[in-house]
Formats: sequence, C-alpha cells, structure tokens
Amino acid sequence: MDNTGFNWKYRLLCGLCAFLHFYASISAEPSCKLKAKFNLNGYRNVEKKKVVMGGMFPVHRRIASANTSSSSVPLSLGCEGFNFRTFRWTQTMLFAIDEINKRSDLLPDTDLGYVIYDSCFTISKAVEGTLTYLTGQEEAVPNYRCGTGAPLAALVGAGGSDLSIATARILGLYYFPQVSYSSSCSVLDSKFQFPTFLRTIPNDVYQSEAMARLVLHFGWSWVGTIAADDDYGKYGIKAFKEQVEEAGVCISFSETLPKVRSPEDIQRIVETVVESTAKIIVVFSSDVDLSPLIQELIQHNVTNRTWIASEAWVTSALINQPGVSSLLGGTLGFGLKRAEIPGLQRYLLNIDPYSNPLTEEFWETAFNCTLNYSRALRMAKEMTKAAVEQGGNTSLSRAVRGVPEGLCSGKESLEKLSNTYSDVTQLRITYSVYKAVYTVAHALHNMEICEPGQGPFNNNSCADITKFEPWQLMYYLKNVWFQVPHTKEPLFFQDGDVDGYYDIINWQVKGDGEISYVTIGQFNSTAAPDAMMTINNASIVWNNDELETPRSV
Ligand code: TCR
Repeated sequence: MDNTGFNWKYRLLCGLCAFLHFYASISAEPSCKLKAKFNLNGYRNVEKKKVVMGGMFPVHRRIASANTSSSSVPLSLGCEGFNFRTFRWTQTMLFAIDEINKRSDLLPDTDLGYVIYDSCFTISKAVEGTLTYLTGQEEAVPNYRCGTGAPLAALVGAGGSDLSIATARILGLYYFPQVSYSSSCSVLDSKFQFPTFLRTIPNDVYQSEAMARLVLHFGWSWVGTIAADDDYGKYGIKAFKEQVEEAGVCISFSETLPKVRSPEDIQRIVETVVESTAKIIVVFSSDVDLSPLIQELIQHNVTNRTWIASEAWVTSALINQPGVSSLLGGTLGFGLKRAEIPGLQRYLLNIDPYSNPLTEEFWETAFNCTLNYSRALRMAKEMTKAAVEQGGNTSLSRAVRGVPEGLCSGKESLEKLSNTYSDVTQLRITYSVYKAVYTVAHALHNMEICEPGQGPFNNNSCADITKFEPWQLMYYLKNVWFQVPHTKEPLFFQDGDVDGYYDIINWQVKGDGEISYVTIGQFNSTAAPDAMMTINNASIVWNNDELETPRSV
C-alpha cells in the first residue's frame, strides 16, 4: 500500500459491523511511512499539512431489529436497506474533496482527508458516529482524542433534521462546527440551542410559506395533510397549517406516517385519503417514510388527487417508480436549486468496488451478486442443497464445481445499469453536499492564508491550521463568502442559514407512462413579498392529464 505514497486511514462506521477500518489513498506524494507523515522535520517544504473532515450520511435506511435479551453484552446494531441516492451523496463528498486537493488555489498547502459515518437514518447511530468522530476511539468515549494528530475540521451532515438535532447538541458542547446539507427543520436556526450549526439547505420556514402560498394561489380551501413522524414532518406541516388556516383554508385531515413499519397505520391513512372529499393532499415527509403509503395507495387504485410534495420526495426515484403515474401524475412540489457538476458522473461511474466495505455492498446490491468468492461458493452450496432437498434438481451443483452463480467480477458496467446512484439529472441535495464541502474548505483556506499580526483573534493573532481549535474554524465558517465552482452561485451564511430558493416542479406523465419533472415556477425568499412566487399556470399538467385546475372546496 505504501508504494502509492500516503495512505490515509479512512475509518468508516457502517452497516453490518460496528466499525470498519480501511485505508484510502488521498495523495500521490513521495513514499513514506504513516508515522513520518506528521513528522515535518526536514520535510517542511515538501510535506503538506493534513486536516480531517467528517461526513455523515444515511446510507442505510434503518437499523436491524434489536436483540432485546439483556443477558448478553449489548452490541452496536447493524444496518439494512442500502440507499443508492444517499450513497451518491457520500461519493459526492469524496469527489469534492478530490477536486479541492487537486487545486492549487484553494488550500494549496493542506491536504484534506475524511472520515465518513453511516447514520443509518437513525438517531442513535448518528450520536454514536459523532462521539466516535470526536474521540477518535472505537468506543464512543467523550473527552478523549487520540489518533494521528491531524486536526478535525467540521462535520458535514448528519442527514435528516432529527439526526442533526442530536449531533448538533453534542458538537455544540465542544463548539465544534457542523455544516448540514439536508437538515432543513426550522428549530435548527436557534443559535442558543445549536451554536455551531450551519447549513447549505434553506430553512423550512420558507418551504412552508411557499406551500401555503401555492394553496392560496389556486384558491383551494379544503386540503388534507400527511406528515412524517419526525422533526422535518411535524414542524414543516405545523408552519404550513398555521399559515393556510389564518387565510381561511380548512384542513380536512391530518395524518402522521409511522417511522417503523406499521401496516395498520398505513391502512388507516389509505382509508382516510379514500374517504375524504379533499382532493389536495400536502405531504411533508422524506421519501423513505412516504414510500409504504404510496405502494398501498397504488394497490387501492386511488386517482384524482393532487399531491403537494415537500422537497425531500419531489424528485425521488424511490417514489417515482413505474406504475405511480395515475396516482401521482400532476403532483406539484418544491425542489432545491439544481446544478450540473462537471466530472461528477464520471467519478461516480469509476467507483472501485473493492475500496471499502460500503462500496462492496453498493456493488453487490446494484448487481445483485457477490464479490466474495468464498461467500458465493457457500451460497451456491446452500442453494444446491435446498434444490436437492426439494425434488432433486441438481443442475445447480454445477455452481459448486465451477464458478459459483451470483459471483460478480467487479468489472460489471454501471453505465448500462440505470441506477439512481449515477443519475445526475436531479442534483439538488447532491449539490448541497458539494457546497457544504466547499464551505469547509474555504473556511480552512482563509485560516491558512491568515497573515500573522493581522488575524481575527486575540492581539490580531491567527489560528494554526495544524492545530486549531473548533471555535477558530467556526469564526471562519460564519464569515465565509465564495462562489461555488461551476455555477458561480455566491455562498454565504446569515445566522447559519442560506436564502430560500425553490423550483416549483410538476410531475407530467409522458406517453409511455413515465413521469418527467417540469419546472413551472419559482419561489425566492429574497424577492419583494408579492414577487416571491412565480407560477406559469398554463404549463401545468394536472392529474389524469386534465388541463383545468382541480377544485377542492
Ligand atoms: N430535510 C429533511 C431531510 C431531507 C431528505 C431530503 C431526506 C431533506 N431532503 C432528501 C432524503 C432525501 C430535507 C430533514 O429532515 O430536515
């Protein structure tokens, strides 16, 4: 491993086992041992400084069910339900870091490394990952940090608002910065509670206002609401309701989606939707939580409703699956600013399946195969045994003698497989991840170029990028101002928040039953009150291809 130059320890807390360690080569520097990397004696002019950035993403959808026995040592739970969309976000963070490390005008003397954690869409995992990150220990013991000595920069993450609320409370204790790409809940704007929380996604107060304006714009006075059972859903729908009710709109029903699988609850919501005369249904939820309800509504052939989508599901491939057009055609929703990120798709397609356990799991899930020969052999043997037991079809035994079935080579073509992972047509949260990584890099850059005697700290001193304190990086993050590469969009924070901008997206059914996302308007929180929302009514296609605005009175 050493012959490629530095190999940096890349630790990842992931799925099926609690902690997995592996190495990622981050720069092609002259060969030297890991220890020598931080011993700058004699290397001062050739060695780059190192900073580690943390990332947290909900790569799995849930934790595996718990062993409730209390007579054995409790273990950290594994995770299940691999999510291709959120895995793309992870790889986007690596792509951005790679891009930054190659640049000579941004952080020229510093190499960025990374540690990535999988929060598994679960608060306890997010907390566990945060403690591990802060301490550098496999056991999550606060107040202790060992390891390489490279300073930790901010944590990029943690995913949903409920996860970020938990991690921000811990990080806030240490005044350690967190830059979130997808936690949009309004409560996170409290600097008193979350002093070191910043985000590149707009605060949901804007989205709730935009939704309310949309309902009033079409004169709908009778709507149903459905919200996820988390901070995102609850606060989002609450702000929406307050605004529409004030304007005289009546709420026909308010339902909450279950967080853990509950067919009875889903059934109850289906009945409510079917029985209600409200034709407009506003849903504030992530795609993961909404998906079971959508499946059930399709089974019940529900049509003739107009769905109003919150940002988390408006362009989700998990929701927009074949067969949803009669239910969801005509949907209107809010999407974050979209961007093209040149080079990202090639980077995503060039992924090395063997680089770490998560990439292996990705490959095996995507191609429904196994990369591991002995595992494949064992599976083939089990299948053969089962086949023999069930009636003597021994054709599978070929698999045991030769190459096991279901074995993949790692050279399969991702390009041919149309997978959400490598779909770059709707880079919205992905773009927000990209911005978050650049935000941290720019803050570090400003720290690096600080002129001694002209710095912002005590007696005009500077922070030392090789051993800065979290609050010093926080200073630079708060004051960051830069143009995002490729889009030239300026990025800066006002009290840790960015401006509220959304595309208003309409789900239009094409001839083949596929749905295309057509932008039919915008919402911009910085415009004058009567110019915030622009909608092109004529370009909207409603449910079942009707051209007339549905009535819900
Ligand atoms: N804010 C949500 C989580 C979330 C999300 C998403 C999850 C957003 N967008 C897209 C999955 C996919 C927006 C929250 O909890 O704050």
